Amino acid sequence: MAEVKLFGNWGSPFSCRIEIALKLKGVEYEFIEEDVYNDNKSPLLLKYNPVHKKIPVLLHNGKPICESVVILEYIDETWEGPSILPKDPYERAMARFWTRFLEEKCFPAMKQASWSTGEEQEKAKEEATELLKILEGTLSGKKFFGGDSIGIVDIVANFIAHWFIILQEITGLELLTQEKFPKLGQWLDDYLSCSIIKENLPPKDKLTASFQARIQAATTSK
Ligand SMILES: N[C@@H](CCC(=O)N[C@@H](CS)C(=O)NCC(=O)O)C(=O)O
Repeated sequence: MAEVKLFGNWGSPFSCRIEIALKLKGVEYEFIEEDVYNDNKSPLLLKYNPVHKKIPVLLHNGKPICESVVILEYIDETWEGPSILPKDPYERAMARFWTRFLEEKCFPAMKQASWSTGEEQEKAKEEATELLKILEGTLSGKKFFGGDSIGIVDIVANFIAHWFIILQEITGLELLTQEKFPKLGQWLDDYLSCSIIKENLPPKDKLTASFQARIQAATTSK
């Protein structure tokens, strides 16, 4: 039995975070694809994540760890290799602060701006713009949110770099552009050109097709 298993889904930004962290650390793992989007979860996933019933779940020596940010910290503490969180306590606290900001503020607002319509969408777009301005400010003088190298905040911001940008292209939403957010634009280019990131993101055409199918399904069910 492999020592490390990851229950995930090819198109999930959350399970992609874990794959990037494992690759950064050079940890071998077995990927177990879960059909979560069709409500077809395996008994093993329900056993290992009975509280949230979501992917990703990391199984290490038979012990499950749930919630992507918790898993990222676990990976950092368990394996040698490039640090995912800074060592300095203050820098570590700041990394956790911005990670939480992305999770609790940016992700819901950007999701809402991408998938809602009308007045609800306008409100979400305004909120997302304000949040992106704050993120833009944190990049002053830094290549990555983590400084010179990729850290937890960059990995968590994955959903902006790939998923949100693809959704923007499909929907014509022009929230995050090079003109409006030059530092975020530069971060996107730098982040996406790292080989470990490039090689571990879901293929753009496959993700585009899956978003288009979801948009189509939402339109026909109206
Ligand atoms: N807060 C969780 C979010 C994970 C999550 O939303 N996973 C989705 C796939 S992207 C899922 O398993 N959804 C199944 C469901 O909601 O039933 C984390 O960071 O791990």
